[in-house]
Amino acid sequence: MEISALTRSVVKRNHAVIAPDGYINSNVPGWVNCTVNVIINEQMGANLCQTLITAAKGCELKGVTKASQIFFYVVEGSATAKVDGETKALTKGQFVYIPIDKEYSFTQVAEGTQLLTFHKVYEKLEGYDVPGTLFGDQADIEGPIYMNDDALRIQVLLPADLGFDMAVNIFTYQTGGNLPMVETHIMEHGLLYLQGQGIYMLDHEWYPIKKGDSIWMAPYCQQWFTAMGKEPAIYIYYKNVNRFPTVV
Ligand code: UGY
Ligand code: MN
Repeated sequence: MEISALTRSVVKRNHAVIAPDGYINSNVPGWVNCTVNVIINEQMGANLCQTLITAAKGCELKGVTKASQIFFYVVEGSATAKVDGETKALTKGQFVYIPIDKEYSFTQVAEGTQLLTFHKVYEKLEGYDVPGTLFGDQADIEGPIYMNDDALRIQVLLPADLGFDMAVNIFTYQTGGNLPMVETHIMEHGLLYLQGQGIYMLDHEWYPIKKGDSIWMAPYCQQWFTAMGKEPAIYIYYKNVNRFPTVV
């Protein structure tokens, strides 16, 4: 038996690696018959929230978005989502973006379904409309090569419209593929590994990462990744975008 004092999870000033072994359930009002793991939020120093919901029998999620928009992605399983009167059945790889001030529900959530959420307080941009509800499917989204490296593919799930202040992308690395440089940038990330494994460098520390792990990267947390193993490494990640970078 493995000693229970061991974990790959770390929580640091400008990054965190959260492996599922440390999950503790949170009760979220309106989300019933499920476990909710709040993986990233402002208590950590982040400007986003990331949760992972795992459905038990009879799971239902009901709520209203207020200051924060919410992006829901089906990691596994199926559910019926209703947002602002529009209803759609969602399965693995499908998603719904829910803007601010919308009523939503998820019903007929199959036992074992996993839903990933990204939440961000919406910053309105003068001259641009607040985005509408958007349902989508990863399978319908092209995956062009990233930075001229055909071992890397990126799928951009939300439209390139300045009304949006968040992006959600899926990054696929063939084995041996790696980020072509150490990224050093103002944008923040929340991320969930969907498949595979590799080594992430965060603020010059090195972490083995695999399917099911999550990462928080604060603004300017330096980052680099290389995929390892026998299957492509895939992660879905959040990024804040399209807003003026300073109040100075
Ligand atoms: O979009 C990004 O900044 C992305 N390339 N970062 C990352 O995968 N860590
Ligand atoms: Mn990045």
